[in-house]
This record gives sequence, C-alpha cells and structure tokens, in this order.
Amino acid sequence: MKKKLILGVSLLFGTFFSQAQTKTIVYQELKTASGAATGSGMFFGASMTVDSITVTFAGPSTKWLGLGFGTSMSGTDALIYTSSGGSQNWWDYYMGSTSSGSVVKDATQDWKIKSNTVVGSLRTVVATRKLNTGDAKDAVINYNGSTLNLVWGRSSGSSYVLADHGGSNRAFGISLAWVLPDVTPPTLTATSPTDNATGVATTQNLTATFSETVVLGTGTISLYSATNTLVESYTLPSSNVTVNGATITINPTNILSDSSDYYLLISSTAIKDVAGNFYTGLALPTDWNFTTATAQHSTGVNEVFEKKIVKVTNSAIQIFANASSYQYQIIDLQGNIIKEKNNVQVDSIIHFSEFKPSVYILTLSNNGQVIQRKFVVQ
Ligand SMILES: [Ca+2]
Ligand SMILES: [Ca+2]
Ligand SMILES: [Ca+2]
Repeated sequence: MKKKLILGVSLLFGTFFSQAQTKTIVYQELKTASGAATGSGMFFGASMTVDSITVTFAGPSTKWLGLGFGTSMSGTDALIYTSSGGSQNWWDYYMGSTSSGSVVKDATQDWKIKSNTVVGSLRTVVATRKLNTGDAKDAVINYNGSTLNLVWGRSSGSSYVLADHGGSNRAFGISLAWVLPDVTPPTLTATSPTDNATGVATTQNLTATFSETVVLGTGTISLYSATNTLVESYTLPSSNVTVNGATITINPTNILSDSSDYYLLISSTAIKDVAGNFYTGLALPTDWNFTTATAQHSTGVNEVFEKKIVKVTNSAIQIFANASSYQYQIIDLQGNIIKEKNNVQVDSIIHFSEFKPSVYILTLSNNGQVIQRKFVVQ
C-alpha cells in the first residue's frame, strides 16, 4: 500500500513538472541611469522553470559589475563580479544599504556560474540558482510573477574593487516582463471558398486564413474531386502555394471543372506558426469542400461554340471561326493582357511557343457567350 501511494505522488509531480513551461525574459540592453532605453552597455536575459532561474548578464569587462534582484539598491540580493574580499569572480552578495560596509558577500554562495566569457570589451556571465535558495540574503523569485525587478551597478573607473559607483554607473526600478513560449498551434479561422460553398468560380484561388501568422512546412496540400480522385497535389514548398501573414493562397494549375465537387486535404506538417507549432491539418473530405459554378457559357451557348471552336493541342490553341466573329484575350495570373484580338473572322492558331513558361487564361467571347481555358506553357 505504501509503495503504491509513493508511486502515485511521483506520477503527480512528474505530470506537474512536465507541463510547466519555461518562461523567458528576452535578452536586451538594460536602461541607463537616466532611464534611456539604450546606451547603458549593460545587458540581461533570463529563463525560469518552476525550480530555477538562469540569467545572462553582460557589461564592460574592465571593471566590477553588479546585478541586483529588487527595486532599489537597499535590502537587495546581488550577483557581483569583483576582486573584493577574495578571488576575482562572480559572487553571491547582499546589499543591506548603499553604504559600502553593508555590501557583503553571502555566507552561502548559491549561484552556479555556467560561463564567464569576455568577447571584445564585453564580459558575459551565465549563472543559475534555485528560485528559492532558502538563504535570507537571496531574493525569492516567484515562478508565477509576471515581471522581474532588477538593478545594476558598475565601477565608475577601471577597477574590480567595490566602491561607490556614483550616480551615472547604476540604474534601478527596472521591471522586465516574463514571457511564456507560444505552444498553441494555429487554427483555421476562415476559408475562401467557405466550407460547403456552391457556385465557386472555376478560376478562383483558394485561401485559408489562420488564427496567427503561419509559415509553410514540408507536407502536401492536395485537391481532390468528390470521387476521391486526386486532381492536383502540391508538395511544399510549391509555387502553387504562397503565404502572407496568417493567410495561405493555393493557386491550382488548371481551371477546375464546371459544376463539380472538390475538397482539400492538408497534411499535418504543411503549416505551422513561427514558433514551430503545427496546424493539425485537414484529413476528411468534409473538412473543406465546395462545388464549382455551372458553366458561365451554359445559357444559350451553342454546342459548336462550346465543343469545337476551341481545341487545345500540345503545342497550340486552335480557334475555328465558324461563328460569325469573335474576340479573344489572353492574360497571365497577374491580370496582364498578353495577347488579344477583336473582331476575328478567320480561324486562328495561337502557338504556345509565343509565350514564356507560365500559366495563362484564355477568354473567348462571341455574341455574349464566353469560354475560358486556363493553359500552362512549360
Ligand atoms: Ca546566497
Ligand atoms: Ca545573495
Ligand atoms: Ca501559436
């Protein structure tokens, strides 16, 4: 019975710790003595678990440096790089007041110095300790706190011996925000066409908007017909799929069929937020399906016009002028007119060799009847 109880307790704690997140304070320059945001030459960043804090603190390498955990210079826990009272190193201190005699090295040294490096004229320390060391000379840092209060000081000259720093080589009243990491995956908030939409234009791009800024991953986005036939598939990165902020745009290579049902599937590795949390994806034909419009040219269209006037071969589009007269226009996907002819009364052959490799849309009109064909020149 006792064994079982202990196991239960350890499981509880295991779950608790594994779910607790590491909070961070982004590495940044600390404000100057006069409150300016930059120019101090002192830098700080931190991370914190429920158990311990790790700080990165940097300043000039030629002098003593102090970092205090509190709102003022008095009654404040400090981490100080100095040669005072022993070997020159980082030491756990307590500042009873601003008078020099009350700045005293702790009897219990609680900081573990992970690194102390000098690059150029900047000394950087990375140090860690428990949030609550149990030492009355150390600040208790609260995991649930939203901010961390800091002060800093340094020698007014080139000395590692602690002495009055004066009014310009210190700052206090610094409050920096703890930030939780983004562990929330993006969710789909809107699509165009909407799920179950009807009357969707066959040339329309497909867009999906998410709850936050997204980037493309490495999966696939696939367009299926309602008969579960793969119509087009885009393996990311793909020129058919672009992203802008929280919106991705899918531009099918081919014009979709009239009066047809389609659905999209998105793999679970295709889309993620900037922190790397993956969107769950679309796995079901009912997640994002839509029906295209009946043909624009279905009303009163003559069958010859529909079936015979345009013939697309591997190398050309042929337009047969057995209607009275017609006009055509070819645009690229940016809407630029590449080629157009009005009042054509003879047969035309438009050779693909006239075009640079890209995707184009041909619009052919005759007495109010319109045929559109998308074509790809490779
Ligand atoms: Ca201590
Ligand atoms: Ca201390
Ligand atoms: Ca997120």
